[in-house]
Amino acid sequence: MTAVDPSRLAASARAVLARNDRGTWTVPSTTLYPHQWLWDSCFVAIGLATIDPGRAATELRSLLRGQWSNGMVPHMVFAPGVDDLGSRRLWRSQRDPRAPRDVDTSCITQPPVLAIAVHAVAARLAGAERDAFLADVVPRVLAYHGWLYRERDPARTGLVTLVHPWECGLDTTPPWMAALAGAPQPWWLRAALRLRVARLVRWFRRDTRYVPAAERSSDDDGLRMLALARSLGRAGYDLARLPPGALRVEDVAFNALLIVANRRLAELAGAAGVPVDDDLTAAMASAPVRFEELWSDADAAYCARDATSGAPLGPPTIASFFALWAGVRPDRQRTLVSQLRESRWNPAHPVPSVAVDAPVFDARRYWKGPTWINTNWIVVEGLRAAGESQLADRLRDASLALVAEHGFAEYFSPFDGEPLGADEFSWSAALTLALL
Ligand code: 2M8
Repeated sequence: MTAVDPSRLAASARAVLARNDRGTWTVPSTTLYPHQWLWDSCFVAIGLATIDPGRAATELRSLLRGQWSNGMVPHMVFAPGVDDLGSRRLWRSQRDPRAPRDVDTSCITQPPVLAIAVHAVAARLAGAERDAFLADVVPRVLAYHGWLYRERDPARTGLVTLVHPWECGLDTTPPWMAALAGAPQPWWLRAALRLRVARLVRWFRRDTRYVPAAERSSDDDGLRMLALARSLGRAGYDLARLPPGALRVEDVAFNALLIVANRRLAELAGAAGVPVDDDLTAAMASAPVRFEELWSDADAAYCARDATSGAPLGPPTIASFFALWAGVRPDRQRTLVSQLRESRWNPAHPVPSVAVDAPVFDARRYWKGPTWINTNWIVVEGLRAAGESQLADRLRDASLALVAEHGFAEYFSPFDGEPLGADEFSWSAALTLALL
C-alpha cells in the first residue's frame, strides 16, 4: 500500500475543490458534470467543513435554492448557459408551478444526505454564524423529509419509494438496471432497442466525449433512463399518478441514508428549537423497523424491493453495507461485517460496488463494479457506528492509499486501482479531507 503523506494529500484535495469551485457551489467535475448535484454538494460540504465551514455552509445554502415549494430537493440545479443531453431540456422545471422561478432544476431527488451534511457543517460553526445557519436551513430540511414521507410513502410503510435510478445515486447499479429493463417500455423504445439504434444516442452523449464508453452506462441503459425521465414528466413527477406497471422501488441505499439523516435532523431541530410535526416524528420512528423488511435471506443482504410486488431486486450491491450506518439487527450486522472480510468484497482496492464474483460484475463500468470514495466513506461511518473501529480504520487507510496513488478519480478498478470516469472529481477530494 502506498505510504500516505497527509498534508500533501490534503493540499491536493483542496486544489481540486478550488478548481471545481463556482463561487457558491461546486461542480462534481469541470468536464463531465458542469451542474450542481444534490449528494455531491453534500459530500463537498462535509469535506469543506473540515477546512472552511463558512464556505461549506454556503454550498448547502446554494443547493437549497433549487428546493421546490412542496419541499422536494432536486437532484440537479443547472448551471446557466450549459445545455447538454439529460439536463435542463429534459426536465424543463419551469413548466411546473412548484419549481423555483430563478433556477432550472431536475424534477426528481437523490440520496437524502442533506441533514447529515448540515449536521457536519453546524458542528464546525460557532456562535451567531451557527445559529443563523440552523435557523435558515433546518426548516427547509424538515420540509424535505416531510415531502419524502408525504409524497413518496403515502401508504406510510416507513420506506420511501423511488421512481428513477438517478434518484438512488448508484445510477446504473445492477438491480435497478434489471428492473428498468423489465418494466413496460414505450413502443418507440422497444423498437429502438431491437434495431440497436440506441447506439446513435452516443452522438448526443456528453459523457462519452470525455470518458471511454466502456466506463460509462451502456447506450441501452442510458436510453431507457432518458425515456423513463420523460414518462415521469407525463405523470407530473407524482408517484400517485404513475401508471400501474411503472417502476417503483424501495431502495436500500436511499432508505438506509434516510434513517441516518432522520437522526441528524431530529438533533438539528432540537438545537434550532424548531418543532418536528407528528407525522414526520412517526415516520422517523417506523423507518428503522420497516427497513428490516429489505433483508433477503436468500441473498444474505439488504436488497432493494419492487414496491408494487414486494419482490427483492438482486443482486446485492455495496448498498447493503449502508445498513451498518442505519443500525440493524445484531445478527445481520455481524453477517455484513464478516462479508466485508470475504475476498469477493475485499479485492486489492475495496469496497467494490458489486461483489467481484457476481455474474454482472464489471471492474471498469461505472456503478457495476468499481470502487468509489463516497461509498467507502459511508461504509467507514457504518463500521464505526457498528463499533468495528479496526475494520473502519483499515478501510479508511485503504481509501486514502488509493487516492494518494491514483488521484481523485470518480471511481477506480477494485483490482489494480486504475482511475476511471472523470478525474479531479469533487467528492473524491472532499471525502479524502473528511477521511483524513
Ligand atoms: C452520476 O449521475 C448523473 C445523473 O444524475 C449522470 O450519470 O450523469 C451519479 O454517479 C450520481 O450519483 C452523481 O451524483 C452524478 C454527479 O457526480 O453523476
